[in-house]
Amino acid sequence: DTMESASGDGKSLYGGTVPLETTLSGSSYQLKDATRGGTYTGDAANQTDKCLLTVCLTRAPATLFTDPDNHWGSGAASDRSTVAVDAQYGTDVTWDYYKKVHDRNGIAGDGKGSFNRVHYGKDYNNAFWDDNCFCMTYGDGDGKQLGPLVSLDVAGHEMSHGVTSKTAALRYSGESGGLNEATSDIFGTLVEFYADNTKDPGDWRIGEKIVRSGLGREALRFMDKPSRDGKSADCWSEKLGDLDVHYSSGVGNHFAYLLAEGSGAKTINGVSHDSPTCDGSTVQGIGRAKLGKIWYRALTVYMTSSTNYAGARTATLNAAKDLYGTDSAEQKAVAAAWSAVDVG
Ligand code: ASN
Ligand code: ZN
Ligand code: CA
Repeated sequence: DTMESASGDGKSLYGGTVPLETTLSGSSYQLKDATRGGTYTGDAANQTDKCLLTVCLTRAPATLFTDPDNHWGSGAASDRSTVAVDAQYGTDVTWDYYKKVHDRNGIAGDGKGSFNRVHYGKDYNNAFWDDNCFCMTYGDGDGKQLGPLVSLDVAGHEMSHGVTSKTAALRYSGESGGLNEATSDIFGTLVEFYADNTKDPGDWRIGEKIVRSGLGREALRFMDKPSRDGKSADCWSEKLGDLDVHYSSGVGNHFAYLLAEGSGAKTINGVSHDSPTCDGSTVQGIGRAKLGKIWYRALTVYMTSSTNYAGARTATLNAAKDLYGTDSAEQKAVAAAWSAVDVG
């Protein structure tokens, strides 16, 4: 069979109708994108991996989605290919974000695409990146607390775990684990803004599209005021490293929000945000693009597996100095935003 790249589209669950670059193989199309490293999406058929740590006895399948006319999905979750559209689109936008904004060629930086599995397990309320398969896995959610986990911010979050793993390799426990999680929330959010999708516009909440009423809050996490989830830390303290990494990330998320948007109340894409500082100071934001530049350089040049919050302050100050100069307004803003979350 001859394989050629083809331009199609799909009706997604969360992002409306989106463009998809696919592969024509014989008379049918595959949900596989040769222009982005061969990234593809497959059906896990509601199976799960059976693993002990990283050694897996069996793995859920990733049966490649195919379509007869290159118009994918229906926009309804009852159609198995609908969430495949979201997953493939999320990978596309994440790939493009890293390529266009950071000149990074794929998650590993080697031009190689990853793959996605959707419909993993039954009522599975999670999504995860796995370095071993170099792949993304998405549950459908239980429908009570969460729906299918295929939103843009979750896709960007999970794939950014792959970027962290190939760069700073922040150890996934203690303060470095909180920084690892914050890195994924920061880039997941910047990916969501980059997509500029009117049905899923950028904000500083994580998972706002996937939550259902049973969860009892409007998002999984809130970067402007992390404690809104009832568990995350807004401010650094000696005990921070004892928290689960998804809660110690709050300090890094709060820093990122303050650096980009500044303190105080602000409406972004129709969503109210409000970020009080820990020390009562007022912080002026320098914008999302500069946050992304500074955090990416800090992650890829200065952070290591054992970097803690004090080390992240130094890493981002060094990155800001490289990018904007010593004593630049940007470097001063980085110092002010860290001080505002009690990383002094
Ligand atoms: N969704 C979770 C996360 O990205 C799953 C995991 O890998 N721990 O943190
Ligand atoms: Zn994560
Ligand atoms: Ca969001």
